[in-house]
Amino acid sequence: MKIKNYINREFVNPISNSWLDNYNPAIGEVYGQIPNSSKEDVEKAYQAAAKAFPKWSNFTLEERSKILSKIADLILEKLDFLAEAESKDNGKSISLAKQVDIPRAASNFRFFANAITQFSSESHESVGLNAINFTLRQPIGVVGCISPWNLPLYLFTWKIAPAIAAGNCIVAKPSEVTPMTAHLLGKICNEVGLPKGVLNIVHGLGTTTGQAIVEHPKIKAISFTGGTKTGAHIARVAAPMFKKLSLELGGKNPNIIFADCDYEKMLATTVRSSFANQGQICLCGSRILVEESIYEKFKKDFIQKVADLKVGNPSDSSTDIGALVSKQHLEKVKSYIDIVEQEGGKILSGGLEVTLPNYENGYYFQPTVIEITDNKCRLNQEEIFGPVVTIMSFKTDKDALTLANDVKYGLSGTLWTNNLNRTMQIAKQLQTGIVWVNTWMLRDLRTPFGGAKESGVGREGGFEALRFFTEPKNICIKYE
Ligand code: TXE
Repeated sequence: MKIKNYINREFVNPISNSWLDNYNPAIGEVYGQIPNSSKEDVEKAYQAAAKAFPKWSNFTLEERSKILSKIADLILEKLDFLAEAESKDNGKSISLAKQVDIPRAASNFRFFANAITQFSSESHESVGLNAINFTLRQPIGVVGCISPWNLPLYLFTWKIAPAIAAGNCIVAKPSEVTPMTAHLLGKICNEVGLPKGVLNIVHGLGTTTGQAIVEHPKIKAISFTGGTKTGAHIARVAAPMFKKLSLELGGKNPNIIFADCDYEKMLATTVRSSFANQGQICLCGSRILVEESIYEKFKKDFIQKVADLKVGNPSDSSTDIGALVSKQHLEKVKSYIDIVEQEGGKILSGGLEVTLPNYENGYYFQPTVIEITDNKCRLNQEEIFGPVVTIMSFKTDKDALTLANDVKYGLSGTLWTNNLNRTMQIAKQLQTGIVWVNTWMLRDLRTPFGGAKESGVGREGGFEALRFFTEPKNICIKYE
């Protein structure tokens, strides 16, 4: 199976005719090829987008909204097919792809189809000066969207839907590790009649294709989700060109558990927030902090629940933990297991690669719980991004807060307590962009989404995304 670039509504070979292998992580084998696109391919995509922009930006909001809704409809119609493709490409369990990834991709389009019809801007009357100011919010032009491999279609569409809703045209690149559903989205866009050049998808490596998008002088905004190191690099490249940047980066999120919480609910959710998608979600609560008085009980109960998780072939609907996304990523996760002892940790459960009968070359790893005592250890400071969590105890609210904030990341935090005062005090002082209280990953697409500290810059979601993808212009009219 050869995936091609999607430019001007056509599926085209890369100009250099150079290709990359695409792996199925469940079996560790190549199952397709994708373009190894060069700067010239990005330029071709840019030209198509620039040509489409004057017309697309003048489509009425109703017209744009209708097309976005149709894309949402078609994604839902093809839910099973897309979920199977996502699961095969990424290694995630088919049930997760069906319940979360693909429905959310449809919701992204549905949400922004509606949001754009409600989006408005401000006006300011300059009282006594006979002048009225109003803010015009115009689309930027051609924008770049670069997405990662962990939630492929979900995060790709989270950028594309608001960008085109706001009237921009796009040069987009999905992760080279998980290109399949982006490719299928191109087909869906053709089916619903998205005009040519509005969305262009170039496949290839981050360091070449992605870099060419970021370096392109006429692509004036970049929306990126991925690793913190890559985000910092993109910021360095884009800054001298004064590009608008939205960076959603890594996390090392605290899950703070107090003795006064609803214990059973907390336990079940904590299993999910630790290991959903093999722990490969930037929002996973990878640092579990537990109040001392329930620490031993939690430890025992949690390990027991984790032992029930089934590591299996992603296409089996009873699988809880599928394959990690790539051999390289599996090696990264294993490298953290290698340093557990030296970092003063103790493996309480898991810690081993899994060899599944008939899938011996797949990238499977046990859900792993590590007990630690020092928050400064690398296991608690660095983003592992796999099925690995640490647990440690704390004594007071202040201790919990200090531990929670003592990392360079600041994406999200989860808090389990039934004490309102404590909730407010801690939620206010957590240095994160998102705080969940007595729940995890409950998403309302109207809310600002993103991180503080080294977890990123800017916010996605709701009107924040529409603001990002538009340039505000103040128009001041003086009258007599
Ligand atoms: O991400 P990269 P990687 C974290 C996680 C993971 C680490 C590295 O800790 O282990 O990042 O993952 C494109 N110019 N997250 O290496 O490289 C790349 O092709 C432009 C957290 O896979 O950041 C892909 O499309 N683009 C995260 C995208 O950037 C470049 C999700 C992300 O890849 C580029 C994924 C460049 N120079 C990983 N280099 C989250 N926040 O959810 C790479 N890319």
